[in-house]
Amino acid sequence: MALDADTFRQITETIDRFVRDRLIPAEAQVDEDNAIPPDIVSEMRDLGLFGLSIPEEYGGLGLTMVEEVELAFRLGRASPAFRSLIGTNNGIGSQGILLDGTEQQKQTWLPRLASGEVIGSFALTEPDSGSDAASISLSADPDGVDFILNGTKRYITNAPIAGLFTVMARTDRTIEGAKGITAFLVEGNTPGLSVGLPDRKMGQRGTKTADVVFQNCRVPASSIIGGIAGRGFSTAMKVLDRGRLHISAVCVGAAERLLDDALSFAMNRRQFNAPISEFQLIQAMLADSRTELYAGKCMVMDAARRRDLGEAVSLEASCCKLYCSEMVGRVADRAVQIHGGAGYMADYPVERFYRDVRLFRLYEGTSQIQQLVIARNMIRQHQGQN
Ligand code: COS
Repeated sequence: MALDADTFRQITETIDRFVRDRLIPAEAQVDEDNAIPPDIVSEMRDLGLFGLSIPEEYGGLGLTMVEEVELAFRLGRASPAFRSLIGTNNGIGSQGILLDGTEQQKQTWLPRLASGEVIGSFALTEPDSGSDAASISLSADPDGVDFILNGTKRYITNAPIAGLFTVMARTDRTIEGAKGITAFLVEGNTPGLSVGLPDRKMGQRGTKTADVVFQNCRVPASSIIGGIAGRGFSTAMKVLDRGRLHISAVCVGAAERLLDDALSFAMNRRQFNAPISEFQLIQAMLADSRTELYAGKCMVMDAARRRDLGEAVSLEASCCKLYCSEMVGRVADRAVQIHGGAGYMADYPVERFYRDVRLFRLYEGTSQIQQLVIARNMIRQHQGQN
């Protein structure tokens, strides 16, 4: 259920202030230290940011998808590192439990994820299984009432700080593909689970990804999400459908920030005796960016509204992820171009954002995977009509 308009307005105003007064001023420090300052983490907890999407009965704010994307637009204006910290608890690290978990699993984990006491992480990708997610090989072999996990997960967001992993593993090695996959909830301190050194990345400093290695890691059958083996792939796909909409909103927020920075630079920078914003070639870049940004925002709002109405939005979520992640890449490129030489210098945020936003076209499904999901859904819908 949507919040009343006044309450939601208060929340958006609080987030706007937090982004403007706390997050944006701390961006350079986060980049320098490759870490988010602990006082900001605790303010994020106090604001309820770890539980935006978790229902109120489990301690979260219980936002609708429309409300969540409205906040993601705002959070996207600051360095993506801040959003990444809360991203897994609101998205891929909690949604598997929420969508398919047992009541007991929900009660055990959701309140702790919503408060930020526990960081959730989603372990699907492996060294030899990225886009082809149904090909994962991490094994979960039955042993009495337990399962023994062996294998490696790769590029796992928030792994170094996670207290809970949603791990997709193959419980039936005789079945190739999606049907043999099961989703487990594995606590970070389980013997046999270890986390590698943080990855060194192109951008998004302050976010943490790493390998997660399972060596004879024993987990009880009760840790299977929903208690039924063989449903893990479908759980993972549903989680990603939702995550893709959230990421699209973050792309829109980042594009707004980049464009604001580019516009104010263009209005202040003088060449040929005039602010460069008066030159039509600069104006064309500003106008194209604004147009694409507006289109992306409208798409995200429409898909979020439909999801709240209960429609299946797998196709629309992929359209949004494809368009918005590519759009923010183009906006970032133009923002650097408008800044000229300054845009290549680390003194200006556009240099950092240019590298940061590159990831949006890769994770939670590359642009090519979104194209594939969109086309497959189109074909399926057409077959259903005929
Ligand atoms: N919701 C629910 N179930 C879904 C689903 C969805 N959105 N998409 C697929 N499924 C189900 C299918 O219905 C099918 O089940 P049935 O056989 O019972 O019908 C099963 O899952 C397998 O589906 P499909 O045959 O489409 O699987 P593919 O192996 O062809 O893979 C893609 C589909 C490529 C879309 C998938 O592997 C994918 O999304 N890859 C990208 C992974 C990714 O985003 N990784 C990022 C890292 S995680 S941050």
